[in-house]
Amino acid sequence: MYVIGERINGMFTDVKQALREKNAEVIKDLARRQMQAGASALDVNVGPAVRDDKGGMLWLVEVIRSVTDAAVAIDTAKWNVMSAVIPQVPGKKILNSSKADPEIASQYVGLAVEQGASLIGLTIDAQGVPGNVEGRVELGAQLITVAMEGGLELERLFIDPIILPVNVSPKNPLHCMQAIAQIKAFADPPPHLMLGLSNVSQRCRNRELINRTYLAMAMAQGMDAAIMDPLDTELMDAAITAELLLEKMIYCDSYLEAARQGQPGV
Ligand code: THG
Repeated sequence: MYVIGERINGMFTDVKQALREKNAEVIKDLARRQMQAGASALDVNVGPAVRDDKGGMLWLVEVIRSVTDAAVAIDTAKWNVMSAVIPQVPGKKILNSSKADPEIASQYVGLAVEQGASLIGLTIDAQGVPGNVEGRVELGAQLITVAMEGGLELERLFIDPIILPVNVSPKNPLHCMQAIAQIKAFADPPPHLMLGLSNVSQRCRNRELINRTYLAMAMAQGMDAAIMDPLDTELMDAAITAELLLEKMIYCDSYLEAARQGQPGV
C-alpha cells in the first residue's frame, strides 16, 4: 500500500498555526512521525491558512526536505501555484492534482513528464463529479489516454475517483469502489488507483471505524494507494492485514510486526 500522509495540511489547526508563525519544528515533527509510521510520501496542502499559497507551499517543502527525501505531493487546485512550485521541489514529487478534461490534463501530464514527477488525476471535469459509475470510468479512461499520449508511464499515474462523505453522499463510497475495479482493468500494467480516504467520514461519528472499514473494502477492489493518516495505528494495521488477505504477503504469526518494520516506500 502506497501511503501518502495527510497531516501536513492547513486544514488542521496545528499546521495552520505553524504556517502563520513559521514554526518549522511542528512541520518537521509531523514529517518524521508520518514516515516513521510507514508513509511512503507526504501530502502538502497550505489549506485556508495563508494568503500566499505559493510562498506557504515552498516553505513547507523546504522544511520537509530538511528531514526526509520522501516524495512530496503538492496538493493545490491552482495551476499557477503548481507550475511555480513543482520545478522548485528537489527530489521525488507528485502533482496533486489534475482534472480529467483533456486540455487541462495534458498540461499537467506535460509538467509531470518534464519534471520526472508522478501525477494524481481526478475523475472530475468541467461538469463536476459524475453522478454515476460510468461517468467516473469514462474520465478515468480519458486520463489514461492523455497520460499515454503525453509519455507519462502509467506507474507514475494515480487515478482518484474522489470519495465524498458518506453522510451527505450515501451512494458515493460504493460508486468509488466500482470505479476503482473498472478503471484498474483498462490498462496492463494498470495505473495506481487511490482515494483521499478521510473524506469518507468527514463530520461523521465513528470516523476511525468508517475509514478503516472502507480502506479494506476499497483495497479488495484494487485500490493500492491512499492519502490517509499514517498516525492512526489501527488504520495502518488494517492496511497491512488487507494486504495479507489479498495475498500480497504470506502469513506468519509475526506478519504485523514484520510489515510494520518494513521499508517505507515498499
Ligand atoms: N483527493 C486528493 N487529494 C486530496 C483529497 C482527495 N487532498 C485533500 C484531502 N482530499 C485529503 N486530505 C484530508 C486531510 C484531512 C481531512 C480529510 C482529508 C480531515 N480533516 C479534519 C476534518 O475536516 O474533520 C480536520 C479537523 C481537525 O482535526 O483539525 O478530515 O480526496 N487527490
